[in-house]
Amino acid sequence: MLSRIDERRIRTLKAAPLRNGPVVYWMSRDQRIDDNWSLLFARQMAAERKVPLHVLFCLAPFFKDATWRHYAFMIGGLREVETALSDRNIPFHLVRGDPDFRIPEFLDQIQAGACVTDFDPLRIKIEWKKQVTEPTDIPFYEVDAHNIVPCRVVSDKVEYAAFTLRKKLNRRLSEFLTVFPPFEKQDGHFRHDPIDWDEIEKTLPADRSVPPVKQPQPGAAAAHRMLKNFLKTGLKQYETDRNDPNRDGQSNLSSYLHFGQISAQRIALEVQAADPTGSFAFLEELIVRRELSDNCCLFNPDYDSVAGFPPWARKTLDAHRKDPREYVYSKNTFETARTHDPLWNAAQKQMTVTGKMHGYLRMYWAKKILEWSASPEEAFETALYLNDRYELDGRDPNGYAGCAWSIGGMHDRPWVNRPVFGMIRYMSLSGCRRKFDVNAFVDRWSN
Ligand code: FAD
Ligand code: FO1
Repeated sequence: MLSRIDERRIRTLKAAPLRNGPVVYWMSRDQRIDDNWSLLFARQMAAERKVPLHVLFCLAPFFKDATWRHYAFMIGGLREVETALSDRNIPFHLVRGDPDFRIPEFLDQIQAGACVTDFDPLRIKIEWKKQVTEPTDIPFYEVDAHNIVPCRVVSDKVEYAAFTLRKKLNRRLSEFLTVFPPFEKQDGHFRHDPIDWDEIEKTLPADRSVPPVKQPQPGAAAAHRMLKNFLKTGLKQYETDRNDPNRDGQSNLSSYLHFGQISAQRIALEVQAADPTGSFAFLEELIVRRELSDNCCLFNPDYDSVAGFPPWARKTLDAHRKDPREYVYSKNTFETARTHDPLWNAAQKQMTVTGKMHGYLRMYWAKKILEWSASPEEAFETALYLNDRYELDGRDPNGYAGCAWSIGGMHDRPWVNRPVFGMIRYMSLSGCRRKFDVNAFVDRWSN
C-alpha cells in the first residue's frame, strides 16, 4: 500500500472530471526519480485508479538564455532519468518545443486522465502552466517537490526578513522533514522508444559559446556522491571554511538542486543523521535561505527588477542616483573581467571558467557591480545576465534573491549611509583582505 502524500503539498491547478486514461507526470523543475513528491503523488493516483503512469519532459529550445553549459548538464541528468524510469517499468517521453503547444498535444495523444506537475515560482513556469491547462479538460495538480515545507504553506506573502520566515519554517519543519516512501516499480510491460540523446545534443539551438563544465558531473548518482563526500569531509568545517574562497568549504550541491537532480529534503535528512547537533549553519542556508528565495519569487511579481526591492532600499538608492561613481563599467567590461579590481576580475574568471563562483565572492561581486554601474537598474540587469549566463546554478530563484540581496537589500536591513549605496550593505576589498588571502585567490584565477 503506498503511503499517502501530505495533501498540503498538493495544489489543484485545474479541477475537471477524472477521465479514465493514464496519469502523466509532467516533470520540469524536479528532474529526479527518487525523493520526488510530485512523482510519488502521480504514482499514488495511477495506482489508486489502476491506470498506467507516464512521465513527460518538455525540452524547450530556449530557456531564459540558457547556454549549452546548462543544457549539457541538464541532459546529462535526464539520460539517467530515462534509465531509472525504464528500470521501474515507467515510460518516459521527451517532447521538444514550446510547452504551451507540445504538452496539450501529448496529453491528447495519450488520452491522459490527469496530469501532475512540480512547483516552480518563476514567472515563465507559471505562464507555461496557464497556457497548458487552458486548452485541456483534464484535472491538473501541482506538487511542491522542491521545498521541505511547501512554499505556499510557509507563508502567503513576501517575507522581507529571514527571521520571520525562519520562525514560520521552524514551526512546521518537524511535520514536513519526514522520510520518503520508497518508489515502487509499476506492473505491466510498457515499451517506449529509447530517446536519441545524441541527436538532441547535436540539434539543440543553445548558445555554444559557453562550454560545458568539467566538474561537477551531472545526474542523480553524481549528486549523491557529492553529498556523501561533503558529509564526510566538508560538513564539520562548513561553519569555518564556507566563507574562504581559497578553501573548497561549500557543498557544491547548488547545480544539482537547481536542476532538481537531488532533493533538498534528502540532503537535510542525511545532514541531520550525520551531525545531529552541529549542522545549523548549513541547514540555515539549505532550508531558510533557499525557501526565502522561492517565497521572494512566488509572491513578489517584480522579483527580477528594481521595482521588487524593499521600499526602504528603493528609497535610499533613489536618493543616491546622482552620486558621482568613481568607476562606471559597461556589461562587456564586466563580462570580460577588465575592471580595475583584481579580486573582482578573478571572481568573474572563476565563474566563466568553472561555472561556479565561490559563494562569499558572489556577494562582493554583485555589490561591486552596483558601485561601478551607472544606475541600480543597469547593475541589477548586468548581475542577473552574467549570473544566469555563466553560473551552472543560474536562472534560479536563489539567483534573483541573491542579486536582489546584494544590490537591493532584499532580506537585509539598512546599514550606515554612504555614497552610491545609500543604506545598502557595503563590502570592500579591505574587508575581504581581513577575511581571507586575497592575493592567493587572485594569483590562482588571473593567469
Ligand atoms: P553551500 O554553501 O554548500 O549551500 C548549500 C545550499 O544551500 C546551496 O546549494 C543552495 O541551495 C543553498 N544556499 C546557500 N547559500 C544560499 C543563499 N545565499 N541563498 C539561497 N540559497 C542558498 N544560488 C543558486 O542556487 N543559484 C544562483 O543563481 C545564485 N546566485 C547568487 C547570486 C548572488 C549575487 C548571491 C550573493 C548568491 C547567489 N546564490 C545562488 C546563493 C549562493 O551563493 C549559492 O547557492 C551557493 O554559493 C551555491 O554553492 P553551494 O551549493 O556549494 O553552497
Ligand atoms: N525546464 C523544463 O521543463 N524544460 C526545459 O527545457 C528547461 C531548460 C532549462 C535550461 C536551463 C536551466 O537552468 C533550467 C531549465 N529548465 C527547464 C528549468 C529548470 O528545470 C528549473 O525548473 C528552473 O530553472 C528553476 O526554477
